[in-house]
Amino acid sequence: MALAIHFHDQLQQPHDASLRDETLAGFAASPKWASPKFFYDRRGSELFEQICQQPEYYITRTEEQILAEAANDILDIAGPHSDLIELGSGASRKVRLLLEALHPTSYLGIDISEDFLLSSTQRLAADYPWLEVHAACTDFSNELNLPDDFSSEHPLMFFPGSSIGNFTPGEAAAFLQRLHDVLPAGGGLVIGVDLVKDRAVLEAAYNDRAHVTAAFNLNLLQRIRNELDSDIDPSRFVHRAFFNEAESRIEMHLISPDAQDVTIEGRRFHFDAGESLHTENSYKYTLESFAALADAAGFDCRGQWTDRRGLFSVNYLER
Ligand code: AVI
Repeated sequence: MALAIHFHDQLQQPHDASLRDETLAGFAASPKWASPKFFYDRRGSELFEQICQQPEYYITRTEEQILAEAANDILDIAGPHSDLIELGSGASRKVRLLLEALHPTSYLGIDISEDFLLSSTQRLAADYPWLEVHAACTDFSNELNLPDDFSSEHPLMFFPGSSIGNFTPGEAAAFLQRLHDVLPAGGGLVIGVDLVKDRAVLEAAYNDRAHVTAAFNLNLLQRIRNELDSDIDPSRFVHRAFFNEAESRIEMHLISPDAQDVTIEGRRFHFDAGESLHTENSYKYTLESFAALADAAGFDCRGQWTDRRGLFSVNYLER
């Protein structure tokens, strides 16, 4: 039985024009790039869930562990909030730790992947009958509007998984600034941020032995083939991920080992042998560099929690 969730489709939907336009722009650029937000079709979202289970991908389990230990401390500082808003809600498992500690009146999950959003919010509605559950499918990286009938007098936002790291520092600052502008005074943001660490640990996390991250990266090409008019063949590309220490980021690329031409929406693009399509950056911060970024966006960084190995951080920012 489908459970009653409030689905807000009046917000701007992530539609095909942006996949088409951004793909054409990225393939025409030098060096070539593609936007990581298009990883998350149904298959990509499933692969991302599998990445989160890989032994090398410490991010998910470490953040869960920090939240399990610190949820009450975080909420002691944050105080009561009646509305919890999760950005990029995905499978919404980590948010359960906050929901159970905070017991808000309402929850709003926002995600770019509609199928995934609906199934995860329906599971929350089933498991927490006391909670008013809302879902909004939108690309919040450009603009964030909250649905009109979602009461958000005392909102707490939750942005887990270090998704902030997929923005450049400039984009991350602008994004935090937008959240700051949407939140009323006293509103807060719980945000997971991955930390700079040993290169081997970082690179293993993006080159898992089961090749799930490779499949996730290559699925971007399959999506272009499925949704646009294109002959691009994912089997003619290989996954590459490495830590760029000067930029403090993991870079993911798809390399064309051989020279080839691909056609997308009637336009032809040439790859030289060994040429790369840059698909993702995942920036890593220090506790200090992230607090400075939050401060520049007008937030007060009221608390930072890490695991014992200092792999990951959960930060509480107040408006
Ligand atoms: C969603 N985001 C924080 C992930 C990351 O680690 O940057 C996406 C990802 N890319 C490869 N593996 C996971």
